[in-house]
Amino acid sequence: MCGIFAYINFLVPKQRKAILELLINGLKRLEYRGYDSAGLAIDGGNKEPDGANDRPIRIIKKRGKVKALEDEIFALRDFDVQEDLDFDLEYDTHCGIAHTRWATHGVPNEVNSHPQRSDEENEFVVVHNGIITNYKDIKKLLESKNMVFESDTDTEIIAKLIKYLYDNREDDKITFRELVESVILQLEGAFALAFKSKRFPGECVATRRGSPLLIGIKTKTKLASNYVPILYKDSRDNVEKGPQLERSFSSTTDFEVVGDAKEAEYFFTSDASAIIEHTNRVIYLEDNDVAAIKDGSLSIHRLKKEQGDTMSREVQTLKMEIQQIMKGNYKYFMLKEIFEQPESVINTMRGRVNFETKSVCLGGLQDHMHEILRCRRLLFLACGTSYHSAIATRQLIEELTELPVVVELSSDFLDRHTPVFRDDVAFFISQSGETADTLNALRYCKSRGALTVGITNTVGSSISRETHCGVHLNAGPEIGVASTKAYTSQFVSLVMFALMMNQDRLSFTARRHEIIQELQDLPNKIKQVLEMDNQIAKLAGELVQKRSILLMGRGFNFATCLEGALKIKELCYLHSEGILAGELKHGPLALVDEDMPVILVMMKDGTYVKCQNALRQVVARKSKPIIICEKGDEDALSTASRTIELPRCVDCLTGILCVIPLQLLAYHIAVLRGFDVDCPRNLAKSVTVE
Ligand code: UD2
Ligand code: GLU
Ligand code: MG
Repeated sequence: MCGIFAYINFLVPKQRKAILELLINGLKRLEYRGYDSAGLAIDGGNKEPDGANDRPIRIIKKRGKVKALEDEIFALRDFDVQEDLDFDLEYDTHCGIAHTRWATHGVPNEVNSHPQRSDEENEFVVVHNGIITNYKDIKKLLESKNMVFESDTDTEIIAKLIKYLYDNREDDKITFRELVESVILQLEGAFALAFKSKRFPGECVATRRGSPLLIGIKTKTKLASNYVPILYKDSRDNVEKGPQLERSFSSTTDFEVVGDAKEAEYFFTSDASAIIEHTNRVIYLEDNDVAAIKDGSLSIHRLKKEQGDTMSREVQTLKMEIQQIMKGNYKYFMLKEIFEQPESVINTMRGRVNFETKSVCLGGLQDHMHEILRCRRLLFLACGTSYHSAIATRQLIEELTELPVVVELSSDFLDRHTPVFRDDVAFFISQSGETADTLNALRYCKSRGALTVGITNTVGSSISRETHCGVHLNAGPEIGVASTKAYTSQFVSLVMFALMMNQDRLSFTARRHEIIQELQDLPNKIKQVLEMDNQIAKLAGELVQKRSILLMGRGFNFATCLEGALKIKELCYLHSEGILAGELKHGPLALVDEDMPVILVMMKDGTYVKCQNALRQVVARKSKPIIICEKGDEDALSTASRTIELPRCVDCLTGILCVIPLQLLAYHIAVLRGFDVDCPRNLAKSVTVE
């Protein structure tokens, strides 16, 4: 989920110092994505490399900022020269790999940082973005072969597994790339990986499945072809099919450099922004591609041919402007994070929802389920957006657990010295895991004997550490101050919790299956909603001059209105209120007239008819509401001139789809009003004071 940067120079002499600077600089370009630690691996030793097999690998890792890693490295120059890091040593050919980590497995510390290694000799080292969901099985297997693990990461099994396969190879001619192919056959989950080994000096192998990875190519001379053919292993005779990919002028090669210069530099990175300053010639790898750099040549392999596979990968020319670099293709982190949601909700469900067996298992709660199932009530404590995620899912949690559910703002809960009992289960929801009020509420409940459960996006955070158990969102780092993808991932986590609590209830089977089916379709539906961005930007244009915006809804979408209004307040510095449509006649209706912008969320669930009533009431007051509704909703379409039509979805998940247009709307209004969306005035990302 965080950053990979690898650099390979072939016949391009570079001093060790320059290589280190390049790697550090690459990591700095990835910094904007957020991370909790960083590390790199280069060739060690102070001898001139003689090309022989044995080049020791040096790993340097540090918790915290890339700057901390940089300081550590350049302090070595002054103290460590005698030992094994002569900074002036020059390499004709070298491979260095580097990583920024956003922990999912094991707290952020040095041992858990990447590169992860196969053994104390650093024979194989690897950097990884993503989550390996079957790492426990592989770990058990490797432990039974006497391999000793040092980190808590899922990643370490990859480094250990490749060494195991190498040590037990049948053929001495096995290549680095073949080893990596064998490794990924065993992996489940999501990954982008880059490998380095002292057994294969100067070589680098990289691969991906579900996490982005691209190759940058820098050569002095032009490439003869813009296509790199894919090589397949023929299953019958084990012979490589397809043309060989030497960068020479042999007429059979498809990928070659014009002229007789053989030198080349290659980059592997998870994000184009890290390489754009070096080259704009890139290849985007596809799932299960294995790319290998050996003797200065690049080849891309796939294990087996599948229908619809293209025969080659195109070398594309990036047209990024330098100022575009930092946020990828997005103008603001917030926008990037809004658009990441199809992916982040998948990551939240990864390894937890089994779509085949239609079951849910949250690893972090498993051992406490008997206790949670026996409790007398569920408390949900949070602030701001996190609070809304609990409101949004309360109805489903009540339905599936049949327990009393109390949702409270942490600060108010504490102010009231609310009674808490030993048979309560209290949830603490916080993106950062450091929110002061929520942390205090946690300590308060814990001291009164309740079982405490965290829902946080940050492994190693205070709330994660101090709760008895919990769920990590695994949504990846969120940088924009206004929370977006963390909200939808909190939402999904709480839905998964409700489903898990309900697992053994036969009478609910159909309901559970329907929800799980919809969870599977969710990423696609989110994508469909995101495609409406232009339409929403236009609406923003209409609203930008207004002084207040009312959002109304009820049932599953009351929280959507609260959250939408909060986004508008936070970003646009504009008054906005989320109103429970059922409360309209008890006051808010007085605000409605022809000048007051109203957004009504009206999805086809149990509250639909009541929402239609609300619609009539505001229309009768000459309001021209914008309606968020299901695609093809006749009533909405005939009543309102502006509708946002969303794909149909099971009632309890519509809140995820409905909030996205509101996130986008707040974003566009703020941009039109000229505000900095990522750093709204007076607000901070993590509120660590009361
Ligand atoms: C966890 C572990 C992973 C591995 C995997 C096995 C981490 C971060 N994750 O992933 O290493 O063992 O299970 O399938 O190491 N927790 C809290 N409070 C919170 C959030 C989490 O106490 O606010 C606890 C939770 O009870 C569990 C651990 O932290 O013991 C990891 O939680 P998770 O949600 O990452 O769990 P899982 O199963 O997805
Ligand atoms: N799952 C890996 C870890 O926790 C990689 C996390 C990342 O993508 O940064 O170490
Ligand atoms: Mg804990």
